[in-house]
Amino acid sequence: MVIDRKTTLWSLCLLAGSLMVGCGKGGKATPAASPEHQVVYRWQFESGEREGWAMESSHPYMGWEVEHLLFNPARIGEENPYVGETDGFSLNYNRYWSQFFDPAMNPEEFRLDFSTGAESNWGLVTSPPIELSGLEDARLVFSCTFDMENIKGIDIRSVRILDGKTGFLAKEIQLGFDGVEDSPEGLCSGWEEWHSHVIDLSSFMESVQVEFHFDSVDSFKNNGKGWFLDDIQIQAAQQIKS
Ligand SMILES: [Ca+2]
Ligand SMILES: [Ca+2]
Ligand SMILES: [Ca+2]
Repeated sequence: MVIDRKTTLWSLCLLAGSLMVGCGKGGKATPAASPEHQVVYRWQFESGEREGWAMESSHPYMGWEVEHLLFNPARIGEENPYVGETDGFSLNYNRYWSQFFDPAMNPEEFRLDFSTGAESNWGLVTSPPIELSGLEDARLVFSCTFDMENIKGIDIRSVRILDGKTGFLAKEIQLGFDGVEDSPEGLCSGWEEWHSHVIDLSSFMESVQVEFHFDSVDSFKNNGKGWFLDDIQIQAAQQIKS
């Protein structure tokens, strides 16, 4: 991680988060840390910045970005399922803001989707390295909502855990309703409404990186609003004294 002012502020935020269960406005959808678990890292993206997360996508105007949903013109005048509980900025995969915002455009033409015409598209967003050594019973907790196909193998949404040192893919869980029964951690309890996932990280002893991967796989039915993430937390039962 490049050390700059923002990083320094974020480090302070992390420190504060570890002491007082996060900083900034909390998303209500993510369950509060249980009495047994404390928040060690937390990303709510309320700075409007990427906060150390790296983004990569297959298409020049489609991919992950930190976006404020209330400022999105595609949302004005519409009952907005994405602004209810985890409002403000979130991490989302769909058309880049700059590519659908044109002040001269009729507001009715604003589009929020992940369609690239005849092509498929994919995107990857990767956390900064997360140090887990000394943490007991670590887990990843995040809020999620989406508007896309929900069939195994199509419009794939998955969370990946990478070994922080080698980059080796150590765990991958597909999120959804159907076909994910073998990994209950991936079961989405809501569609177009914020819900939370809890991913066990207790087998990881050192550092990890968390990745969220989207792949439309094909060009069909990509007119949904995309995938939204917020309030991404690393929680631990306790910090082991060395
Ligand atoms: Ca947020
Ligand atoms: Ca966007
Ligand atoms: Ca699709």
